[in-house]
Amino acid sequence: CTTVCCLCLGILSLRDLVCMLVRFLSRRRRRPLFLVLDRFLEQSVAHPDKKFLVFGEESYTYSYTDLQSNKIANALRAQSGYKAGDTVAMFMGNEPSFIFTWLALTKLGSPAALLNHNIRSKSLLHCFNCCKASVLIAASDLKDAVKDVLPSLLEQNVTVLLMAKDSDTTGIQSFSEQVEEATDAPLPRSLRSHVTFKSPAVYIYTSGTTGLPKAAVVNQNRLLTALVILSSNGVKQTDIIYVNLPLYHTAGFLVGLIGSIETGTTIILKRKFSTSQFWDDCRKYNVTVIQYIGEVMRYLCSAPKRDNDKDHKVKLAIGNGIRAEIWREFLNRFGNIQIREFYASTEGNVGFVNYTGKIGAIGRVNFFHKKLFPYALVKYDTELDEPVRDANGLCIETRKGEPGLLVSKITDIAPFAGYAQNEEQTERKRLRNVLKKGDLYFNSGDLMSIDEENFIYFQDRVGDTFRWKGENVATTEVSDILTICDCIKEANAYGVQVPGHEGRIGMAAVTLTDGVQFDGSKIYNHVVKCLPSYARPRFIRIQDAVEVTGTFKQIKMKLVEQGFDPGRIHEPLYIIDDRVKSYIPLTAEIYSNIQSGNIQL
Ligand SMILES: *[C@@H]1O[C@H](CO)[C@@H](O)[C@H](O)[C@H]1NC(C)=O
Ligand SMILES: *[C@@H]1O[C@H](CO)[C@@H](O)[C@H](O)[C@H]1NC(C)=O
Ligand SMILES: CC(=O)N[C@H]1CO[C@H](CO)[C@@H](O)[C@@H]1O
Repeated sequence: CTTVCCLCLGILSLRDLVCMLVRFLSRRRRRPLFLVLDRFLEQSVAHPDKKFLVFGEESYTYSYTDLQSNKIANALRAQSGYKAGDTVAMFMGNEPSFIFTWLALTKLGSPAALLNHNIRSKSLLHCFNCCKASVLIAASDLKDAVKDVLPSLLEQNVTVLLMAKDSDTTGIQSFSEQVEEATDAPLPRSLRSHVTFKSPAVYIYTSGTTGLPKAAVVNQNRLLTALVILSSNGVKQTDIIYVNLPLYHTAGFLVGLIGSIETGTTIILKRKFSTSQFWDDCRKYNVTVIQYIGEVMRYLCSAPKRDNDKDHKVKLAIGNGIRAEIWREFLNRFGNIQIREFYASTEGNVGFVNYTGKIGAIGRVNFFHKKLFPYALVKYDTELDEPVRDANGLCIETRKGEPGLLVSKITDIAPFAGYAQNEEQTERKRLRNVLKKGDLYFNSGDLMSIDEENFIYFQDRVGDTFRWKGENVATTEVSDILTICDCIKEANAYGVQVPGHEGRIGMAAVTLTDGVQFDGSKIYNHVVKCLPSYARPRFIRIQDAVEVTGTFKQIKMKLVEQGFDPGRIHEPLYIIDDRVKSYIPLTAEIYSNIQSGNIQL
């Protein structure tokens, strides 16, 4: 493999790509089918006594994990309301049982719907119903949330199992005892003989900017491709990875868990991300690899500096969504850590992995990769929220340096499995007549740009951009720049409407660093230095806490609606004032002058 590729272009990433492909294709040819579960079983035979999971003071070896998942699978098989292959919904936080249960389901050939454990009532029922599960397995601490929706579940004859020693509620069975009493004998392979590469493996819920969450189908093939994410980035069996992102989501599940199954790495599992415990945990467990999403890096960089910031063994950070400014700040502060920014969405069919340590870039255009997974950046109209079309009704590719919507061709090797029970949303992600009449692409919903040297940069989620004075403003970029100010802990930027003006003007809701005062002139100087005038937030609203979703996505809709009216908002509001070079309190008088047009923005 090495020789072949060194002959090619002499690009390392290309060699890696080919190695990955050769491995992937040879696995794909194996019969019986080689699934992610088989990789786990190989690992547990190779090093049964190695720690697979560490959770607080508890630790579990590969072999324990294997046997415990057998017990769960055997206990489940004994349930009358369940047969192997049925879809099962899991409602659990990050804890070892999550992983044991998921492995049990794969042994039974059952797809697992990974419910977000923060959702409740209507939303919970909606997500449960999306995937037609016949069983719900819930963590004991989520009992009340299950009780809430129990009548509807029972009406549908759903078997409800609680991972607890006892249950005082009719209709909810305590499952722990059954698991303890079950045999740990391996499950016959015939139970999963119906599984093909196209079978759903897990359902992962993605929340858009509007509407209820959608269940993205992750099939067995996709799961198999996810195996290489960590190994292709140099993660080895001796590494220790810190998984603190939710396992019900792509980053935690596909990258952290599935990636570690390939490498045979030890996982330090954390119930949830904590800024204050992050580095102490890394030191305590000798963590060498961390995972991130953009927000995590932002939180880490805005935490108070400590003397031992560089005292740890972390050498690699892998994730997506980090901004160039935060990337630099992170390296300065926490030392020489390789950052591997990659791009892939839960349901999407193209990904950029590894490549270069170029600050800000998520990858680089690679001829070979582009041939295999054709993609393009096309002009996007952020006002109309759709791609720009030419006279022939086709999309227009952007020039170098110009942001465009990433679209990727739907093919046999880059399929789009769609959303469960939701043809309408599935269709919305399909884009037709893109470069040729009759072609079919996946609409990633992400704006990217490619520079002269072919480096690819993530710009924004489509919904995260607003227009002001004819310019696109990327809200995440504004937020990132604000949080570099000492006095600002978190920031959420968005655009608000002003009478008599086109588009939306910049505003930010921020929280202040504990014990630090709002310093209008410092923020002013920083913002003027870092942002073009159209992108500067005109208004700042101070909040006690920034509202976020389970994966730290900020909630903007409500803030946008509330605007900047001091009569309606009872939190401190400031307005930028270029004359005094500061942010000053926004009074009712200033507000009415803006409304009447006496003050032009
Ligand atoms: C639930 O089970 C009962 C008894 O087996 C059956 O009569 C009923 O139709 C089932 N309901 C649903 C929604 O499947
Ligand atoms: C971390 O590494 C140090 C030094 O190699 C070792 O003494 C310590 O036991 C390790 N800690 C854990 C939790 O493995
Ligand atoms: C692990 C690995 O193969 N990393 C490679 C990623 O890409 C860069 C640049 O192309 C290489 O230098 C790394 O070796």
